[in-house]
Amino acid sequence: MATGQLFSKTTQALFYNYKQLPIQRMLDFDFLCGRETPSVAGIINPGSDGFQKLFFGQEEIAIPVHPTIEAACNAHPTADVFINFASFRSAAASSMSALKQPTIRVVAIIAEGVPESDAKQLISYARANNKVIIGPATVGGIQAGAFKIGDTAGTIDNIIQCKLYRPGSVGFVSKSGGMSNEMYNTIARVTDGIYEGIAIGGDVFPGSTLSDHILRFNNIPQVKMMVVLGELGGKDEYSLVEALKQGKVQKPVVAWVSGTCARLFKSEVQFGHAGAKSGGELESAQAKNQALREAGAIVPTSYEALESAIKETFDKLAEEGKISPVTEITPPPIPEDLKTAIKSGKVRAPTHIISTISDDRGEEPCYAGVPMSTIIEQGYGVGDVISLLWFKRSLPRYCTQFIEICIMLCADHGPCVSGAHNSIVTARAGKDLVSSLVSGLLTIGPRFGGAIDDAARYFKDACDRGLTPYEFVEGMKKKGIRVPGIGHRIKSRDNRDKRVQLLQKYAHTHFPSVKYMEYAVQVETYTLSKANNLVLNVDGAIGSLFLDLLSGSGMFTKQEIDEIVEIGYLNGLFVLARSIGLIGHTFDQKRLKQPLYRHPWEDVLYTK
Ligand code: Q5B
Repeated sequence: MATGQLFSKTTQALFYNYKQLPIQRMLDFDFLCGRETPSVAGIINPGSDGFQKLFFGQEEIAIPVHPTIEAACNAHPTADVFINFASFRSAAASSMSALKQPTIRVVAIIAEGVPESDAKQLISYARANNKVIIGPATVGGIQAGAFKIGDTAGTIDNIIQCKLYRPGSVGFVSKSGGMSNEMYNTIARVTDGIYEGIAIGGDVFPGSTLSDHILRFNNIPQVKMMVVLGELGGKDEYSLVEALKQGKVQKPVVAWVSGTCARLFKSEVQFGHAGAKSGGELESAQAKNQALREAGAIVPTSYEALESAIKETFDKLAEEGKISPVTEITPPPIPEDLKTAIKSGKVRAPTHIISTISDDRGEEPCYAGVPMSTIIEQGYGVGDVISLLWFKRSLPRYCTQFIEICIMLCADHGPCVSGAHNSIVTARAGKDLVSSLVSGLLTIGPRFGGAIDDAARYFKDACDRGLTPYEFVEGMKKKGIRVPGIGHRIKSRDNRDKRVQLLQKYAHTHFPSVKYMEYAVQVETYTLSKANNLVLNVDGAIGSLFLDLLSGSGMFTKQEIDEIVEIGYLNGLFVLARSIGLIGHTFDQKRLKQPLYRHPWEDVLYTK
């Protein structure tokens, strides 16, 4: 393994798999340490690219996202640390790919459960190529005041409490990531703090060993003493024993191997880590502690005594003048995230959207307060759903059935009407479903299908004001307005629109009052005296009958009816219904593999 420093205040990493929280924690640590550049240069999110917005202090920054490890390394040749947050299933392959990149020097593998055979291959490749692996099954590591891997050292509060925002004099290495947090705290209490801390991970085959890091710390001038926290199981601690015996470590080493309690159990016990099991005597915590003690490490009699052993060692170095006092700094405050501040009740923020018709935050979506399970289990229909989402109330069955009849009657009117024609032409131009649908929908307006609202408005106004059909129609003529809901291109007195008749029949049977529809029929009688095709059309029938539904159902106040008519809800019925037909025409053309439509010259009058 390489000797000396692994990281510095300018080290940058590539982060594999987008995990917002650990990346943000790295950036918050950077800000705390006064780094000038973010420690994450790029993110690798397999298959996708772009940018991810994160905070660097108060400033929002965009970190590039790359689809492959190669692309990320090419884009960030100075980023030499690879932080691998892949799952245990893909951690080995992605780590090997990272190790093979010439720019990558250190690979941290966070996943727990990487197959041991894969771990061995990674280790042998890294050793042969002079690269460093931290992990698998690790939280990572930290160089105080310089660089931190992912979630190492936990929250910002903990980092501040452990003074990890500025370097101290202690090199620390442990197997356990969880215990490393505990030890950062202990070390901060009794020394000037951590210079560098590494958790090698609890697997049987760690990418780098306790002694690898101790030997490295030995070469870092700023590290004055080392603390090691081993654990029962495996023989890793013995390589440190050998190094100590061979005099390869000149700085004081305070060590403790945890797991002495294993002897209290009658059978072999597997502790939290894959490697932490009470195997043979040699792998016991007691044997390893004894071997370390004999090799020259300072080994206390219990974990409880570890803190004072560290303190005594540090105080002695300080007395000998081997440790210069650390310059204390006050780290800048990290701005609190809005979400956290709102949760804690410290701030309030205005919302940007108001919604009153549906809510998807609970266990199941609700339409106007009615849970989805009620809608399905109680046999609600499309008309009920429309009444909940458009009118925010459950309307009586005869009303919701009327809505459904409107939808069914207006779903299609053949391929020749403007909407269907447009959808057909668009589909034949090779466009997709949504484009073909909207090109048809865009023809809905005052002449085609979109006259329902205006019909309701004008019929209501005229009827409520008590105008005779003559006064109404002639008044409209004077203003140069065609009566909405009257007239049709193919329907006439002798070729009645069946849809209108069906709607009228339904209303006569079920509605308590058909006042507005009767007024519309009187208007039709007058317009038919002018021309045969000036019939009450489907828009006019729906418009007038909806007025009867609104006023006769007793479910709406006068103001609510005025608002519905004013806002213009009713064209929505035609839009919704006709979408069914337009989608059908689009599929039909595609199914029939129809070529590009070109209108024939003969059908165009070319004139000047
Ligand atoms: N005249 C629908 O007109 C149409 C008059 C009128 C007084 C009127 C026309 C109109 C109002 C809008 C309306 C919905 C453009 C129709 C629908 C869905 C559909 C479609 C489908 C489906 C037809 C001839 C003479 C002129 C005009 C006078 C016409 N309408 N007077 N009030 N409303 N209606 N739209 O046949 O003296 O000669 O100058 O705008 O309700 O879209 O199936 O196709 O399901 O898809 O082209 O059913 O009525 O008649 O324009 O040549 O006018 O009648 O002033 O008088 P036409 P024009 P004059 S349902």
